[in-house]
Amino acid sequence: MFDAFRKRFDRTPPGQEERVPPGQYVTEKFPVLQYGDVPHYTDIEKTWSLRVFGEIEEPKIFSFAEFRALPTATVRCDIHCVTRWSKLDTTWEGVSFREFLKHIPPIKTSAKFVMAHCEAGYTANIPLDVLLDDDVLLAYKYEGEELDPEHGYPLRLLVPKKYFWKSAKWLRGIEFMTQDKLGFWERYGYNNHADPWLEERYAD
Ligand SMILES: Nc1nc2c(c(=O)[nH]1)N[C@H]1C(S)=C(S)[C@@H](COP(=O)(O)O)O[C@H]1N2
Ligand SMILES: [Mo]
Repeated sequence: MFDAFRKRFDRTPPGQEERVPPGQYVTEKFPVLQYGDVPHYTDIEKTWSLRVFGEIEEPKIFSFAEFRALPTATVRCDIHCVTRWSKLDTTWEGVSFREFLKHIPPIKTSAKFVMAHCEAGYTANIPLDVLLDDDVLLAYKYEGEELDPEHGYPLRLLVPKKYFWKSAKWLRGIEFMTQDKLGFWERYGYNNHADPWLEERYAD
């Protein structure tokens, strides 16, 4: 069943097979996936903020303008959704998570895990050390353009090394935690580690 599907839709460029994790097919489209509705903002300065809290010396809230004033970085990466599509060579721009840490009060040494909090209660949990990779962004541009509302405007997480559900759209809060807690899909049976190369799709 899946093999037939794969044969029909696989658009893996010749010679690029080793970039595609097991059980994935390549798409040139950019599928839209989320639980619930796409948020639309009218006055972004008044209706959006990013709250940083938890295991940090002092909580901090960024307005849209404050966040956009932070130094930017560009990441080119492949993305892999647990529903089996992968997209090669996507380009994102935003603030690297590592850089972001320089612009918030010091996080406590007890901070080991992060919860991404999004509009409508969506959450995704990620170990702090995973977020310290160079390719992790708080992203607001895709292929040089502002994110589309469906893809997370005005801000999403980008964690290319994990299945794409960890790349939380419509980000509103970053919580530093001492202990791991399960996020939205993780509570519904997805694998907490979510490494596409190890096919960590579902919890055992
Ligand atoms: N806030 C929020 N972020 C989310 C989701 C969601 O339901 N809500 N779905 C995740 C899943 S399962 C995937 S595959 C990607 C899809 O991102 P895209 O719609 O930009 O392709 O967003 C992730 N981020
Ligand atoms: Mo997904």
